[in-house]
Amino acid sequence: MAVNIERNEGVATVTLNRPEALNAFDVAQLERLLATLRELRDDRAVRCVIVTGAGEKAFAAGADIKEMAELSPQAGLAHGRLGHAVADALEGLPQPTIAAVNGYAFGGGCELALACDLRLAAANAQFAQPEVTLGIPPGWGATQRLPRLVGPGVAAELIFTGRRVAADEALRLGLVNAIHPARLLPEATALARRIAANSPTALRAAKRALSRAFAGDPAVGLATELALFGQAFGTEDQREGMRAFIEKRPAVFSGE
Ligand code: DAK
Repeated sequence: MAVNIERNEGVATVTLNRPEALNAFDVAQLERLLATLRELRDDRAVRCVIVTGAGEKAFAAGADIKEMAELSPQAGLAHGRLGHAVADALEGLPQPTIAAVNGYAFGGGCELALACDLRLAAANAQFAQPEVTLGIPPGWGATQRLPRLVGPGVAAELIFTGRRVAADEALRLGLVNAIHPARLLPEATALARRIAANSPTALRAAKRALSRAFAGDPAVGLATELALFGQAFGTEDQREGMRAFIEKRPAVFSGE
């Protein structure tokens, strides 16, 4: 099985599972991942999603170079569309997402991590966009998502050189939120549970508004934020959250 999924207390953990190829994505794995993400999108019981890689060495070493090597332009385009659909499905999940990067995150693997909301790194995490060394530009979103995280100058340097960034540099650059040397998955799960304890409707609205932060005119983003903020006052979660604060008790969110 190329993609595993495990659900526990509102947290779904998606594991890219092709360790013999360092979790590189072949078409079968991409199709499975897309189906998994679509299933999660509609699962109201899932409140936060973790993406990680099987094994000790890799999150994902990118698209499967052996499979891509002989693609015709037409097949290359179909392959690219599938990759885009996966990155869009991941970025478009209504739930917050965390990439738990346990080793190499190269090419499409790095781009998958970039499509998550947060990134946590193991001590051996390494990030790179080495596409230009293979004769192609990045194709699953790095040219758009990397500059937002690290700034346009650093993104250009990383994309133009293809060089590897180790975990400590990734932290300095803002590419990852934290490094967890020994306990990456437990720490990712603890963070996911903390997020999952909050109001699903508020998280969804916050995520939608955040997605507008760098999209076009900042005034449109602020207007989106304002509209979603207003709508939150029609929800049961808003009433429960504020009532619980006043009554000095933990809130119990229904997601309505
Ligand atoms: N594809 C296929 N197989 C891979 C692979 C990959 N990306 N990465 C590793 N493997 C395989 C190796 O071939 C090897 O298989 P066997 O030889 O045992 O059969 C096995 O995994 C173990 O790898 P190594 O023996 O190389 O392990 P090392 O620890 O020595 O080295 C490494 C690990 C990650 C440094 C090295 O494997 C490596 O450099 N891998 C390639 C990394 C890379 O360049 N990734 C970027 C791929 S390009 C598109 C959109 C997006 C994309 C493409 C198109 N469109 C819109 C059209 C995305 C492109 C990419 O991701």
